Amino acid sequence: MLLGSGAGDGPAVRVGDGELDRDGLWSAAAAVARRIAGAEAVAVHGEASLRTVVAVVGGLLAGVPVVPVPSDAGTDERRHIVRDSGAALWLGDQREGVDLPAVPVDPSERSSAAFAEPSPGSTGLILYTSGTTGPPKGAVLSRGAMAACLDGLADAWAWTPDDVLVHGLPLFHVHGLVLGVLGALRVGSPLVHTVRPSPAAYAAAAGDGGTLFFGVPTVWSRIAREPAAARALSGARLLVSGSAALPDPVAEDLRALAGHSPVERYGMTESLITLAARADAPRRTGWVGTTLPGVESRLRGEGGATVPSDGEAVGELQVRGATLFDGYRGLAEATAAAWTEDGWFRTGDAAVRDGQGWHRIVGRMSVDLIKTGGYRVGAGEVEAVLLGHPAVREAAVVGEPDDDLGQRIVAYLVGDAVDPAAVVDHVAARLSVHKRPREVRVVEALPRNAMGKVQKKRLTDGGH
Ligand code: MLC
Ligand code: AMP
Repeated sequence: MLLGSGAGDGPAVRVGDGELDRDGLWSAAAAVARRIAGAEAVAVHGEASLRTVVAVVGGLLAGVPVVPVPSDAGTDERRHIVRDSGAALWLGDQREGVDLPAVPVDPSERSSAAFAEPSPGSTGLILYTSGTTGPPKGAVLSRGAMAACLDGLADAWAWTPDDVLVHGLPLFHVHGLVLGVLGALRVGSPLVHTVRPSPAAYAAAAGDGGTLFFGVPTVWSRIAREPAAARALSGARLLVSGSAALPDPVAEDLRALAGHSPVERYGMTESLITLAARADAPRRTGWVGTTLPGVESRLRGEGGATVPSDGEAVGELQVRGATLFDGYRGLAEATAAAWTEDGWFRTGDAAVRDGQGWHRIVGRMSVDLIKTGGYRVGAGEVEAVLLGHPAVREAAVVGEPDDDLGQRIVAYLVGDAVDPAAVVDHVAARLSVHKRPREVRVVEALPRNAMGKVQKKRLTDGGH
């Protein structure tokens, strides 16, 4: 069973002030499952709330694919996800851009309806994620892939029902939802979701018995900058960082203040988590560990050349195995392009591997995929929306280094009387708040090569 059994009166999930024990969660979710059984898919408003957890578990109980929609999505992005996913119902309050029947979700409702466990090959979630161009694509994730990933992580981190998991990550991505909610339910450890991943909330949860803490590097860096919060984590069993590169100084500050630094793990929406450092291994900041059981990795250079595992040579990381997705929904060509001819998934990340099978991620192959605060954002989708603003004639979006966010979205624009604040709001309202440029630079012209292609490297290198 993907989520384990529903029996038990110990606390299962707390989100902010709302709490359900296992019996309560299962029977509230069963009430949802009863209403949606047989639907092709359901879209769920992915706000950080107990309702979202009940809705997702309801979909999984019913065997109906769940499509979590970013809670900060603008109208265009929400409409795209809802339409593209084939969702027949909307779980949550009605929102602009959604023209589906809404199904109520009430954590206090109870139903004893029982459902047969769907097959491991059936779809559990469809998660939307950005490519370098175009609108987000729906990554189809089977229940079996999620189970394999979660069992591998439970083993790597010695994660047991005795743990209390704490995090405040969004409930519409792999990190916060698959690891952070389904993982806790599968392992049987209570989850405390802090709604926002603030240093104060993590410190308070540590005081309340939290043992296992998840965060993106931005969260760890904010905690490291608040010594009292960092010190409060000294009693935690394990801190885990992922979704983006953890900077060395952040790990060092945490080690000094909390007495330990996070283990790192690596993954993608498409592959779930494929690499993890084990809880009992010495910490190696910047190294994201070894393959999970059932996963294989390899490095390939230009033209598919083999790259040695010498801890130094860089190649594209390719993976295959039990945790991989089933493809992008409705996009056969994009799906085929994501795999090599001999069946390995191209991550698009540049990595090194050492003789012990440890991996270090050294960057991305494309400048057009930006990681900001742990969110993956395609430069192309932001540029397309910017070009829809009447004042903008040309646009180039890049990720620039940022101490807090890892990368900060910067938009270079050519146009007439561009009002930066209006342009930022234009993106936030259509795509999502986390995809908005943090900075707008109005320029006379974009640097282009002889073919007319924008040379983004010249922008990020300061050559504008
Ligand atoms: C600002 N706001 C605006 C706005 N500008 N709203 C509308 N229009 C504008 N122009 C508001 C926002 O709505 C929000 O309001 C507030 O400003 C802050 O927004 P923010 O700047 O985005 O928040 P911030 O504090 O910077 O968030 C940092 C963060 C967040 C770390 C909490 O980036 C985060 O949660 N990251 C996690 C991403 C993640 O989970 N990635 C995993 C992907 S899976 P209000 O009212 O809401 O406060 C994956 C696989 C793997 O990668 O390996 O794990
Ligand atoms: P997403 O699809 O949002 O899950 O983003 C996946 C991308 O996040 C990967 O392709 C990597 O670029 C990045 N990523 C995830 N985990 C790590 C990590 N531990 N270190 C560096 N980059 C990471």
